[in-house]
Amino acid sequence: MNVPVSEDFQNLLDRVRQFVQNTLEPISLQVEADAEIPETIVDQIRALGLFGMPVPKAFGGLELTTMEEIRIYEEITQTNACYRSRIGTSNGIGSMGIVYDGTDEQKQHYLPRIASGQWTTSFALTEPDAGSDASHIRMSAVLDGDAWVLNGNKVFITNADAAQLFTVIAVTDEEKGTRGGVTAFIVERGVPGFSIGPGDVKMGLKGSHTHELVFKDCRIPRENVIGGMEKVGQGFKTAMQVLDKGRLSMGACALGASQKMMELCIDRVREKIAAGTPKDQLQTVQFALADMATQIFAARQMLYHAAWLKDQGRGVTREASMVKVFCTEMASRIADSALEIFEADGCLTRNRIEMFLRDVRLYRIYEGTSEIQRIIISRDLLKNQNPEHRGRTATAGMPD
Ligand code: COS
Repeated sequence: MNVPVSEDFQNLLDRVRQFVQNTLEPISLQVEADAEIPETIVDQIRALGLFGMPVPKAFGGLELTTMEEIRIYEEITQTNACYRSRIGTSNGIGSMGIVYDGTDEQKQHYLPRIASGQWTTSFALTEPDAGSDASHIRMSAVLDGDAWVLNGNKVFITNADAAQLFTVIAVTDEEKGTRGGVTAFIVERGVPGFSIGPGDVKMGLKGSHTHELVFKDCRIPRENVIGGMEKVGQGFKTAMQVLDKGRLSMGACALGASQKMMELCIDRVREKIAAGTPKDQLQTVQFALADMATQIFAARQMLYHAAWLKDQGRGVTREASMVKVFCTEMASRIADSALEIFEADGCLTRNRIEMFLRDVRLYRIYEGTSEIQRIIISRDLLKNQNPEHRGRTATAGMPD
């Protein structure tokens, strides 16, 4: 699929590519060891405008299309995955609720701060007993005069340590559940009754931090419902729409990592050839490279197609889940093959394969596990009566 791009976007893509190669990649292993991205790097990310990719220009953002945004993610994930994660919540799940459903006042107040990177946002849905099954969240929000009172805990909240604004999903009517009983709120850092727990120590994405959030009789203004009081009860849909887009981004991240791993493997095999390794010893790795390239080609086509559909205003719930499951599972397969191609050297941190292997495994878990994606895909197939819809290939007007 040949995706036409504007001159402005091509310039941005080139600048991001150079930033990745010249600035992010050289310090990637140090960032991994320190489990921390230096603030000077975050400032450079701010200067590139990358905290406001989907935010409309009227609010200071870059107003990129979904297609453009995923191309940026594809570039930025060809190095340590934590860099993307640092901007990911502000460009996606943390702020898209406000972009999609926010009131004019909310947009005016929050989006310029988010787009400039002055404020980082986080998305708080997952709870200790409700991760994948988002319909079982327990955190409550009760209206008391002119304030909502929040009680409950959220876990694995990415960028909680850096965020000034949290999109928090809570139950406002237990009986109605996901159909009218869940609401999305804006919670600002520092509000009494809201605290952030210590950082999680985890297997991958070391430079990207997750924390528990604790709400104890936390009072927030009545108007902090995303979209205002008429949107009370609509938060599950907001969250699911936000995740639809997030899953395309996840696909792009898995694709970027896969591309980089394949390139590292090509360099490795070329070195072996140059060192005189007999050809028959290399056939297995040649086949592995061919499989990597084939999968990456397929993944890129499906991702771009789904992004294109979204940019046409089409619903992409099923396609986004397909992209997420295919791209993230592919990335794990490629990481495994890459480790085999590198043999024992693949276990050495300096060769980066082991870091990619740990990081891409996490892509199969967050923003909905592979199992959840399969549930969403199959439900949609079974629900949809229209046979044309079962294998939808809407291509009219699509780039060649
Ligand atoms: N966009 C818009 N609306 C959506 C939607 C979407 N993608 N998905 C569901 N909805 C709507 C439904 O249309 C339904 O409303 P109506 O009855 O008015 O049509 C309502 O939301 C409830 O939908 P559903 O019946 O599918 O809800 P369930 O409670 O059965 O949800 C799944 C189950 C698996 C779909 C949901 O819990 C899910 O996606 N979980 C994954 C959560 C996740 O990714 N967690 C990771 C952590 S967050 S980073």
